[in-house]
Amino acid sequence: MNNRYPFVNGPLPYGYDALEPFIDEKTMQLHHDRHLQKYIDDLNALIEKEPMLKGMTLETMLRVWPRLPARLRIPVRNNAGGVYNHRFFFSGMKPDCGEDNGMSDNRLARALKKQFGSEKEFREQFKQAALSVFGSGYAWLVLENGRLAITTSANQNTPVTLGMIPILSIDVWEHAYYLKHYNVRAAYIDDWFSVIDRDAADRRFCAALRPNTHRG
Ligand code: MN3
Repeated sequence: MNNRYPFVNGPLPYGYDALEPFIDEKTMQLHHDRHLQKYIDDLNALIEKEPMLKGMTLETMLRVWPRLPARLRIPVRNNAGGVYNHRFFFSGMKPDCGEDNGMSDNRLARALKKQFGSEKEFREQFKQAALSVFGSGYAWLVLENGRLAITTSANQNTPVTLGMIPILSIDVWEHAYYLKHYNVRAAYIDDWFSVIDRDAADRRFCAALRPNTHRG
């Protein structure tokens, strides 16, 4: 996946219909080909006019965000954030996760158990956080100061700008679920737990624990 200007919308790592019946084909198609595409187009158009952003990775743009000139802060937050957040979200899911997609015994699973007590308790707290986002945004599992935490962000804001390292996220904008789940965000969150890629989350967690390897 290219991570510098000009950004290109690479294909999903699975088919549009691969997450059925949990997330429907039409939603995935529109979400990737229309919504993410729009952020990519707008980000490229912005960087075209603002050469200082050329050559920066998404992660760099988001990390240096507080020090960007004022005129760039809102468009970078919205568009670099929009590209980063969607790529992160899409690559955090996979098809055929098996019945109930239970936690495998990996490093992240052990850390979650230690932090939240149990898989069930982690899911419950994560679900409540995702439900608590008013309007559009995301819920995240992040590593912050070496500790796992659940957080949320509004719109296309990202915890990367706050120095946190994302491990897992759910997009709770209505475009992520409205065609199938209508306004019932809770049902979408429950379905999403069936398609989270635990191996990908574990890889992110392990990389985050190694200093400097996550820096883009
Ligand atoms: Mn979205």
